[in-house]
Amino acid sequence: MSEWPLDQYDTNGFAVIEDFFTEEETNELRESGLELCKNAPENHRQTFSTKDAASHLKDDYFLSSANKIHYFYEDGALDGDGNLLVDKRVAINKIGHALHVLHSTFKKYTFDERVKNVAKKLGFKKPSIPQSMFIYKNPKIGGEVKPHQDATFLHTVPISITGFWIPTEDATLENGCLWFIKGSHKHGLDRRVVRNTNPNSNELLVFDNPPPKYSQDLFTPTPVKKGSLVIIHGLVVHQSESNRSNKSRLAYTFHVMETENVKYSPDNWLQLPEGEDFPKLF
Ligand SMILES: O=C(O)CCC(=O)C(=O)O
Repeated sequence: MSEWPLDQYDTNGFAVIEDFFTEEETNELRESGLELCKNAPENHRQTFSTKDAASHLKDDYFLSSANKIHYFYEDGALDGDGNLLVDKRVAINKIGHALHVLHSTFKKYTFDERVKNVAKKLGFKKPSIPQSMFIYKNPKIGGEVKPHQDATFLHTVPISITGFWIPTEDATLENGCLWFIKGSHKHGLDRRVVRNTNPNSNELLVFDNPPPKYSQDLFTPTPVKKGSLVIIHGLVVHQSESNRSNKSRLAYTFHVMETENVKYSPDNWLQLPEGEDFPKLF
């Protein structure tokens, strides 16, 4: 594992630890992601796109996924009736959001001692894991992820959300690596998305502000080798481009949040049923 980059994290709002998982471990994560795809249900197909995070949601399949393994398709993979327009092996955008609870391999690596040590070094006291996802970014069809801060979607008071992002294949300029605005975690939260409580609207989620205009010149591409860990501050602005290459860019990711003296916002989109709690990391 490469040296601990805490200074880098404080300055830039993200940090890369290379060789975080071994080749064999990374391949196990990758194979688990590929295997999951084969179980995609035929009767409930819904797209996921960050172009328009609210309006693609037709029902609560997305909103009810906090304690389930739900499948979300690429924009362009389905026709209006949910029929596949592309090969089913490349149709999925992501699967989430309880892989860390319900799937033995993702659980094993999420609760790994190395993950706990990183969380301790970041200063977490009583962290929990609210969500996990396997993101496919498949060749030719993998969609862009618009510039965002993770705290827009997973809000706590004070802000504590931190992304752990592990590519299981090399993430390159061609296949859609992450891009960051270095230091942008210091400018505060630009906007939030919350569950819509307006009974006269059929939008399930609403943003409190329009998307900020971040100049593309500010973004630094961050290609990383498979098995690296990218630690993402909840306020750092980041994005990824669509994948127009011939190679996939599969990644496993989960989020860590503090629970000691920190409140998880009750209007966040991601909510567990009454009586259930996000699992503690330690
Ligand atoms: O995997 C990607 O391309 C984007 C991931 C991301 O932005 C996130 O998880 O916040």
